[in-house]
Amino acid sequence: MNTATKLSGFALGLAAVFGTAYGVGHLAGPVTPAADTRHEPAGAGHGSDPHGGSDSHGADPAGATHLPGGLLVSDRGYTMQPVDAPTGQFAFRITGPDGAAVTGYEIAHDKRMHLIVARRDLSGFRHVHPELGADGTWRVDSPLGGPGVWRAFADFTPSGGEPLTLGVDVTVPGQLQPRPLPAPAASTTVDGYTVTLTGTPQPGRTSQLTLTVSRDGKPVTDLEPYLGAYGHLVALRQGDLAYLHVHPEGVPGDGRTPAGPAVSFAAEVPSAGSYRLYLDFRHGGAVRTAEFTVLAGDAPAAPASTRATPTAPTPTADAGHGAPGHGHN
Ligand SMILES: [Cu+2]
Repeated sequence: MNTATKLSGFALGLAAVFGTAYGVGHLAGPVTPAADTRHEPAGAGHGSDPHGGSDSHGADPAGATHLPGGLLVSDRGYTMQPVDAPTGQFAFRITGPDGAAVTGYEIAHDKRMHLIVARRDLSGFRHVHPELGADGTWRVDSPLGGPGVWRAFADFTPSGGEPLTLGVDVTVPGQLQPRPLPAPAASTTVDGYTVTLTGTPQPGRTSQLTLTVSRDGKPVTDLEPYLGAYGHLVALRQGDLAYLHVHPEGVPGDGRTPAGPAVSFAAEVPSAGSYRLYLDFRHGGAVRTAEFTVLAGDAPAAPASTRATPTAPTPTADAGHGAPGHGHN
């Protein structure tokens, strides 16, 4: 085995760690310092990925600094830039390695751009799909639901390139009422649906997370495909909002994947700690989001109820988390 192969093998091992995170690129291949790649002409070498494919695009061939998605505003030559927009709208563009706004995108999960936002306290999650203008500006009715510091994630694949998730902070002025993270709970409700979570994510290995949807005590067995799946799961890490987008096992119409009540995901988190999970599912023509707090890694022996601080609201009672009314485009 030559050195390059060994490095690739190790890199693939790392890729497996993050392999369930949508938007994380592959890691094999020679590493070129990112500074050199910024001056390439547009579109150069997209297929062969001269950047080396490391999310951290550092000079460390072992990938020790490999990062989850969404932590960087600029990665592999692509940069997310919010731009001025009329009141009530949110607009941004992605500039490419040549500095110009990117106008060519691959369709991934039915859309060219997935915009996910959440406040830094993990409340206010929204997942929307902006419209691309001819000049490369993405516009959407603002998903930012009030004052606070928001993280906006652009989850996309440039034409001929690798999937990428960039993140940028956006401040909405006004009086913010900070909200504690709801305590871990195995079940939550949204719009009359009860969603139950089984499984616990473990850092460093794949864990099966199964979300089961019921309504009025009856299992929901006719979930509708949403963006090519019966569910989309986004996980945000408390503390830095590292972003994981996990797709379920099986696709609608493959003859073996039931339309509920259970949707299973193979998820792997980058570290121990608290995460907020957001499950988007579609039923009755509407998309809803069920939210959970989970503790990855060595969970305390005490039941969830005793871990809650006296003032911590439960997920089902907190209007800022998983409340009815936050919509999806
Ligand atoms: Cu989307």
